[in-house]
Order: sequence, then structure tokens, then C-alpha cells
Amino acid sequence: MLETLEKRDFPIKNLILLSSARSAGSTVSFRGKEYTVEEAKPESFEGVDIALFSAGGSVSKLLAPEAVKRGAIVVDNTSAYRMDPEVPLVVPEVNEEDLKLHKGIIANPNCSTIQMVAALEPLRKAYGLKKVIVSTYQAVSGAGAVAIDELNDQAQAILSGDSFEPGVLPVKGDKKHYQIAYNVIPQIDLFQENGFTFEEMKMINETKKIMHQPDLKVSATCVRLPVVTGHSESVYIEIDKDSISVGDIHAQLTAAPGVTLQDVPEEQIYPMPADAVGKPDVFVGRVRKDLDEDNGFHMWIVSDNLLKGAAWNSVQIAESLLKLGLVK
Ligand code: 2RA
Repeated sequence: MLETLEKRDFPIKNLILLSSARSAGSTVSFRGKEYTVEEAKPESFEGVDIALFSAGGSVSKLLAPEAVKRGAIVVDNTSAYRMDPEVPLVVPEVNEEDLKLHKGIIANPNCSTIQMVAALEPLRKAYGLKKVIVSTYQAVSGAGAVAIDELNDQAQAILSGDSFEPGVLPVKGDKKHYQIAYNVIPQIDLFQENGFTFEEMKMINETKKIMHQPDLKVSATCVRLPVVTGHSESVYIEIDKDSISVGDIHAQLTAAPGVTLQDVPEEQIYPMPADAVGKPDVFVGRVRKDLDEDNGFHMWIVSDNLLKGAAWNSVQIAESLLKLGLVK
């Protein structure tokens, strides 16, 4: 987030960096100046205009209301408030106007949801959307730095013929852990009673909320891959208009903000996570018309889960708040 604020030249008069008591006291440099990180307490938010939260749901539950009480607008990157009907869930390219309804807290959606809705909204606006079926190919960085370490350590152990004990993925704290190096795990977050995982339910529920379309049919299968950064998604959609061609879809995606079309199969041009890393855009390729369903299309959507999926979308929300005159 700090790198993104720096890159975007976000107007900051005064920066306060907050953490748990354990990490307090460390120093961080920002725009050539050293800052000492302080322990986050309710009083820390006195005089703060915008607070970017990304320290886990329980911290947000505890401290976001305290920040709001003191006049701050909170942009929360956890799942704590995403489905709260009082809290706008915002991807600026899709529903920036929802920011005007905020009551202090704004939620940043789940990473895999953000990139999908950013790519689908231009098609929904132009043609209407009836159904979405998505399978994800998600990078380990979505599960935090410990998961990146686990992938690297396991790969090294396997290549050296050493033994290892998985301890983080699929979900830190769940009953079992599985190898991620040279493997694929069809579980992201905990299983719910309906057989879907929480990550899958996030994609389903958040998509409907962001698009203001509760009747949209959405289904998801979320899978973890041994990739460090960059989530990929195979998405099937059914639109609400007849006789639309791949060329029409290309035209909508080319004109869409924050979306880059990379779709030239005859030249093997399509999005890949290794190319998306470090870039703010959502990349779309492999657009095909379904062979049986006239209104059905398949596509491949890739984005840097740490940028558009997290830091960049949060900073973009802060930029939108300024643009709309919502920061007092
Ligand atoms: C993941 N979507 O990739 C999650 C992070 N919010 O695990």
C-alpha cells in the first residue's frame, strides 16, 4: 500500500503507520523520510482523514469503529464488513458511486472477486449478465507471506531430496495441511455447510453485491496453485443479448477502464500471472463463444492479486473519495 501511495503521488500531509504492539517501534521509509511504526490504539486515529486497514478481520472489527468515531473514513481490506448492508463494497471501475452512501467504513472486496467484476462489468453494462461460472487458479501470496515461504521452502526441499511437513496451506489452523509445491489444492479458506469454501462464497456473494444484481447466477470453484503472485480465472458467462460476437466483447473490453485485452490466439498472446505482476490492470484473453450456448462466452482473467486485488484497489478507493469530495 505504501509503495502504491508513493507511486500514485497520493496527497498526504501527515502519515501515521500503525501496527500491533509486537511490530511497533520498527522503522519504515516513505518518500525518503523515516517513520517509526506506532502501536494501533483507538486514540491513534484522532485527526486522521483516511485510514487504510489491512491487519486481519479481528483488528478491523475492534479498531475501525474507533477510527470512524474520531472522524476517519476507513478503507478496510479484510472480509469483516464486506457483506454488511450498511457498508459499500467498492471496485471503483464498477460502483464508485456507492462511496457516496458510506457511513464511515468502506470495504475492499476479495482479490479474486475484484479482478472478475472489473472485467465483467463492461459486458454486464452493455449486454446484461445472467450467469457466471468461475474456476480460479490463485497464487499463494493471497494466503500471506507465510504461504510464500512455505511454497519456496517445499520446492527447495523437494529439489534437494529433503523431507518437509506442510503447515500452512490450504488454511492456516485447519485440521490438515497439504503440499503446495508441484501440486494444486482445491481448497481456499474453510468449507461451509453448503459444500462451497468461504473463498467461493465470497466470490458469489460479493459479485452480486458490487453489481447490485442479487438475481445474478454465480458459482465458483477456488483452487490454489504453486504461483507466488497473480491470480488467474477461467470464467464462463451468459449474457442477456442475442447475436453478440467475440469482436463485440473485445470492443467492450478494449474500451473498459482498468482492463487490458491480450487476446491474439494465432500469435499465442494471452494473459499470464508472470506478466501481470507489478501492474495495476486486469488482463483478459482467450475470449471464445460457447459452442452450444449462443449467449455463452468463455474467457481468461489475470491480475496481480496484491495490487488490483488489494493495495491498488484500496488506494484507488481513497483517490475516488478525494475526487468525489467525500473527504472533509
Ligand atoms: C486468497 N483471496 O487468495 C484470498 C486472499 N484474500 O487466499
